[in-house]
Amino acid sequence: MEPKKLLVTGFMPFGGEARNPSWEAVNALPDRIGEWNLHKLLLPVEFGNAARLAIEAAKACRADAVFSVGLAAGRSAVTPELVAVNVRDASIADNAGQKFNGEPIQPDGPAAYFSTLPVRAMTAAIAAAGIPAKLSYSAGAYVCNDLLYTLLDHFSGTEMRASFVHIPLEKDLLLSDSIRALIAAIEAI
Ligand code: PCA
Repeated sequence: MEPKKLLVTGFMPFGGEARNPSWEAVNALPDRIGEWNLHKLLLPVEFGNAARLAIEAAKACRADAVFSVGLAAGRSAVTPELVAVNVRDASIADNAGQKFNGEPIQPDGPAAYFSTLPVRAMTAAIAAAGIPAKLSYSAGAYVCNDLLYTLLDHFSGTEMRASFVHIPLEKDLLLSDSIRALIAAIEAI
């Protein structure tokens, strides 16, 4: 069977941290997982811009699906995100200095979108690999949610599917386990 193309994104460091394990984990993934050929992309932690660059790359590489990864400090499990909500709301500025206080991402858009990749199967596959996993019902209201909402909004009504997975800080989960979790999740798509 012709391999399918998966755009896999990770993020740059933000919030004054020197590293972001989301890109380190994505960058360490093999180029082929199951039936998927991976195309990797590092994204800036910027409202609007991250999603714009991901959409452009998905089109340019003719991706069949987008699998995005970000850091969720404070979580100790790998958490596939079920939904993205239409709001920008964060106590810290993004890496371009933008700050939002409850503004909608898309003034005319729906309140929320469900991920269009099988997040429940992904969560079960991560757990089956022996790594803490939990389905999450909120991707927050910062740049990760902005990315997932905008991808789902932009590709709504098309064949393109998208999902987002948050991974913990490296002090809470070994990077090697986050990498294994992402492989298990991609195998479950
Ligand atoms: N985590 C942030 C943005 C970039 C990242 O890795 C978030 O959860 O929104």
